[in-house]
Amino acid sequence: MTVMLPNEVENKLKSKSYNVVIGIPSYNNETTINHVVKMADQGIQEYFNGKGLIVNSDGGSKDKTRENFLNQETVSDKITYIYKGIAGKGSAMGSVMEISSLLETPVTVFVDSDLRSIEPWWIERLTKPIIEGKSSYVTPYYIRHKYDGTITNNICYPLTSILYGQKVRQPIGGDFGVSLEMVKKYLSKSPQIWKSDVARFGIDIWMTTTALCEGNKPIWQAALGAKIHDVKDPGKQLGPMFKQVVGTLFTLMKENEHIWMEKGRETKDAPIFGDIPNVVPEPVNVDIVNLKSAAKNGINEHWKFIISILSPELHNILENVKKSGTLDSDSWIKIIYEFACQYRNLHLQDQLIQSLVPLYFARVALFVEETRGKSDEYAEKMIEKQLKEFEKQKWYLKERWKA
Ligand SMILES: Nc1nc2c(ncn2[C@@H]2O[C@H](COP(=O)(O)OP(=O)(O)OP(=O)(O)O)[C@@H](O)[C@H]2O)c(=O)[nH]1
Ligand SMILES: [Mg+2]
Repeated sequence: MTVMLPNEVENKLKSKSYNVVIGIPSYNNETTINHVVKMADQGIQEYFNGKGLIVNSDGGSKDKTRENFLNQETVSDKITYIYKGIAGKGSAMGSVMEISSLLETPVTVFVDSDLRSIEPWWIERLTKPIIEGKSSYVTPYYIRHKYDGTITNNICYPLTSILYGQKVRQPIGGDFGVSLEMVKKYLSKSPQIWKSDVARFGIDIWMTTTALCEGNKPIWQAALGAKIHDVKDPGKQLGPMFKQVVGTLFTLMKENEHIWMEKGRETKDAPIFGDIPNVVPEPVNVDIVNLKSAAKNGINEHWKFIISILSPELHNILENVKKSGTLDSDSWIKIIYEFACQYRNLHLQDQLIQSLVPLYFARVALFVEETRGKSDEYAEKMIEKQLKEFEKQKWYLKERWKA
């Protein structure tokens, strides 16, 4: 019984066999999906002898996404459907995994439908380490503008890396290569998981963390060049995504505490597959005035709760954050660690995440101010520095977790 894949699709595909499944989740992506399908098709012809299936798992788009998908000429087989279950990117991807599992397809690729920089060779980079038996899960390694990927840079990348022992630069990049072994592992989990934020934007951090904690092989990273897609302004569009991603990350910390509490775990680099292309990403604009005022307003709104949660030594700092709308890296790390500990209390979860959003805005605001006029490389160095600090402060997390 499939949970997210419609029965008629299951019946239609039953006796088929493919070397690769390429899953494209979509929701209102009529202007960008054609290019993604075209590149996926070429990738299948070039690297999989034409034996691949392109799957569009749609969330009930109100535009012509599905028509465009079908009208795009391809040599490969393709199929589109609206998945079952709660609305979200995770349900869309889960249903694609149900296809791969059903057909025993050795490797599955996920690519977002808003990608404008995808090329056929991305399919090779995302799959070869799996086919060669080196890895069972491949994450994307892109060149991104310094203000793209703010949830990744300020929380997912540093925290996931230092907790689970591999530096994975884009743990929630969205474009992944996944082995059949991992697909089966994901689908073997309780079906309840598909009723949580994993069915929404929590899917990426859940898949990556599970691969880090339960995979038998190291994660590899595929060098893909620039990620050009429909970008979002952190202060205006990333609130719901932040809640789903970070909520899932905190939940996973509890589930995997036996792994990251272990003594002497080192953080190793995740190997990169392929040469890193020399490209310049499209700039992302951040409305800094709006970001700071969203930070200040949010902190004010949640002030009592924030103060009740955080340890007294942070109170003075927070008074300043409330006035300035900016937050430094060291305090941010302590805040994340304290919030992660409190998140084990089910009754506090909603409020914790709600009140962490404005603090994240404040952290991004200071990062933007400190890197304004500086190169992407400079910004990258700051992110690396912050990761090292997350690592250095890990003892603080462990102490508090035990207390
Ligand atoms: N089926 C389905 N797909 C979705 C849904 N929400 C997002 N997607 C798809 O998931 C992919 C990624 O979503 P985006 O909104 O581009 O998010 P993102 O690029 O990961 O996020 P940022 O990097 O923060 O901009 C796209 O292909 C979307 O169409 C949904 O509710 N249902
Ligand atoms: Mg996108």
